Amino acid sequence: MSVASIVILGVGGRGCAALQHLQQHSLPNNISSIAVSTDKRALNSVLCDSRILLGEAIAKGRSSGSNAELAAAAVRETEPALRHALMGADVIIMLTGLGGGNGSGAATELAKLATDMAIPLLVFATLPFNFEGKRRTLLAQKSLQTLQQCGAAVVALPNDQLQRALGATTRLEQALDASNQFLLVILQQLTAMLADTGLISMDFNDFLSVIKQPGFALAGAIETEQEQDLPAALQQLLLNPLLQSAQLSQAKAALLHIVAGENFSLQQFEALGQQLAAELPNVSLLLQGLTLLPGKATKLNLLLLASGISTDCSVKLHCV
Ligand SMILES: Nc1nc2c(ncn2[C@@H]2O[C@H](COP(=O)(O)OP(=O)(O)OP(=O)(O)O)[C@@H](O)[C@H]2O)c(=O)[nH]1
Ligand SMILES: [Mg+2]
Repeated sequence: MSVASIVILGVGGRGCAALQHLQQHSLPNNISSIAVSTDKRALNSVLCDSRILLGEAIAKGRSSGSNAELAAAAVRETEPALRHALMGADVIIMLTGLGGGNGSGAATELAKLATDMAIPLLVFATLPFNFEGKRRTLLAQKSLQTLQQCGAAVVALPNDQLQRALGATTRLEQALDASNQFLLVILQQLTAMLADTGLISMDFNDFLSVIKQPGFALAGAIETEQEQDLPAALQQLLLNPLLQSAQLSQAKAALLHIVAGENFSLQQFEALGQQLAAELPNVSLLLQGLTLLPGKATKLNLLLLASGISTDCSVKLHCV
């Protein structure tokens, strides 16, 4: 069986910042990271496998200046290079900040390109802070709709939830770090799961059948100690405010992947599945995978991806 080719695509300032954070930690070999932006300076500062400058002729190597139309046109100008870079990818995981020019205009145009190339797309998109104003929020809302129309599974990460998760007095820099860290843990566990054969394995097609459900998706992951009470660990994962952007109970498909020490029992495996199933009354596909670590490992990783959630965009943005 050939190894799936996974492209992580960082789009615009936020996407590139998230990619940079990921690249500072190790990811499996089958992941290729590509940064794209109209902004040459921002692009050159990102650590990644390749960079594609969007629309050099029309954007002149500068940011789009919050102009989504310009950023979308920049993608169209650069389409041959983008097609070449994405050719052969089995999935694209896009990281972006909706509300920005690149983050909205380029991201949605790239989603259309992925659809045209028949490459499944999973998007992790931040939604603007309230203090950034109505214009950005409306742009983000419109982009969410376009991404969904393209058939992408979209994990929306409202930036204002950072305040709820960390407390009102948290410094902005700390909040942005926390957001990068949240994404890092998910992507590390997701890519490790896809690279791993596991005991009860979750293969690439299982993952695809979850993300091919269009609509909103939810993702969460935790790393903890094996001694911890497992139901409490799953509950802790589910209660993370950064995961509260859509109704988990509406999910039509979900996967739970567990990494545990070799003492992990069948009963524990089953109990976690039942606990999750109770949260998902509308699910028609629930997949559960397990990787056992050799020796007396004290680590427990839980990764949850749920999809097919059709929340109204305005409802979604009210929680920012
Ligand atoms: N969580 C988080 N959100 C960010 C970060 N940087 C930007 N954002 C969010 O992403 C949105 C888009 O910002 P950028 O990605 O910088 O904008 P851009 O897409 O490069 O857009 P232009 O520069 O106008 O072309 C912002 O409105 C913020 O809500 C970051 O480091 N962390
Ligand atoms: Mg920018």
